[in-house]
Amino acid sequence: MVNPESIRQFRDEGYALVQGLLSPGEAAALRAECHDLANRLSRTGNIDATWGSARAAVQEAQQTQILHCHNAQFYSAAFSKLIVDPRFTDACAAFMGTENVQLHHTKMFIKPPEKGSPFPMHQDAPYFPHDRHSMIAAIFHFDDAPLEKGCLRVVPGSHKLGMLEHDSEGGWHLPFEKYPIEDATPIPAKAGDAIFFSYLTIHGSGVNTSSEARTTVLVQVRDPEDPPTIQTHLSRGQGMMLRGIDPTAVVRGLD
Ligand SMILES: O=C(O)CCC(=O)C(=O)O
Repeated sequence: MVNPESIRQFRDEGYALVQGLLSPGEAAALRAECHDLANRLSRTGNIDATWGSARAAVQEAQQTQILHCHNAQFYSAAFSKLIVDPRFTDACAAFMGTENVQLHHTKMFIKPPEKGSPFPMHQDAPYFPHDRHSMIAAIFHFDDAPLEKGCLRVVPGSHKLGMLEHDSEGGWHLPFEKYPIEDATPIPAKAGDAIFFSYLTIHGSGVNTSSEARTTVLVQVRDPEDPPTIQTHLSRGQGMMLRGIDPTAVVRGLD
């Protein structure tokens, strides 16, 4: 599924689009799971996760929303199955160049039609820095994400810049003037596709102005032998092995 050209692109440009990782039927079923989960959660509280910085950076973001659930695998077994699916974990191993793949966290996002919030350009690394920068993200697309839906955008090659200084107000983001969202390279995707990128790759996305929701799950994984440099962004399920073994395992007692 991951061809040598994708691996070259990941290594040289910091990202790769894997087409058809899931079948259209699987993507449609997972899309329904996401919308069902968002409906269940919305009955209990506000699940909008729009960054303060998004509202500051993008005029249209004043009234926007992005529906969100952290660690979606705790709410539906469909997501638990997804994150251990060998089509996904083998792709992670190929891009990371490791046998072992460990979960950091997952995030479900629904950008609602006509008002789906943007993400200002940023690297993920400042949120949870690791020693060897093995961390990558994969964004599973459960419906088509053309440009007008606020598809992911990246700055190709930016993973080679190391960890950049971010402004932490309203979510970590890079200076808006230096990294406008509209100048980054869009990666339109189809339902069933997954985009893989390094946690050092500068990325973000625009407003969903289309008449359909953009529905995704982002999975962040690392090599278990790459320790965090600070203990931060801990969450339920972190450390679960998705592929291979944890060679650093020690007796921890009941945890
Ligand atoms: O889903 C997107 O468009 C980007 C998400 C993102 O950048 C993040 O969660 O860090």
